[in-house]
Amino acid sequence: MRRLIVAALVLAAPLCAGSVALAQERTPSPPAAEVYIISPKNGAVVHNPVLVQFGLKGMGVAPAGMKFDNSGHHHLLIDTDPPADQSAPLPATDKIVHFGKGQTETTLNLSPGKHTLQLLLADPQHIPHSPPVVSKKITITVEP
Ligand SMILES: [Cu+2]
Repeated sequence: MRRLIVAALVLAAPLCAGSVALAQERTPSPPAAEVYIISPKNGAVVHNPVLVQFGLKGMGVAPAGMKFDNSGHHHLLIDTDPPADQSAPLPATDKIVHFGKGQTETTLNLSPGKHTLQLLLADPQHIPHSPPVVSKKITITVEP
């Protein structure tokens, strides 16, 4: 009987610790925070290289790893949605591009055709804020 109780405690402890840690790790965002794509405009027809400029209101840009209140760094989502689980650091892929030096623009070379772009701000640990600071998703057409 004693052994069973110990086993149950050992199993339960990491679950509790995990959920508490996750709740604490989400950095709060101020209510007026807004991230948006300055250019290109939604529906634009563009040619490579495509200059993408990031806008941010109500918060500041800080490099990854630097902890300041009400700040974060940009992530550009290319042809993808924000991850369903935003309690973990955003992965770095060819569709989720981190701007950990605090950059506020980039140039892309995209294949001809329609593409979607969306910005998602995240904290020094690359974890989206709570509530998430995410832009509208725009669609552009790249001409060859
Ligand atoms: Cu990041």
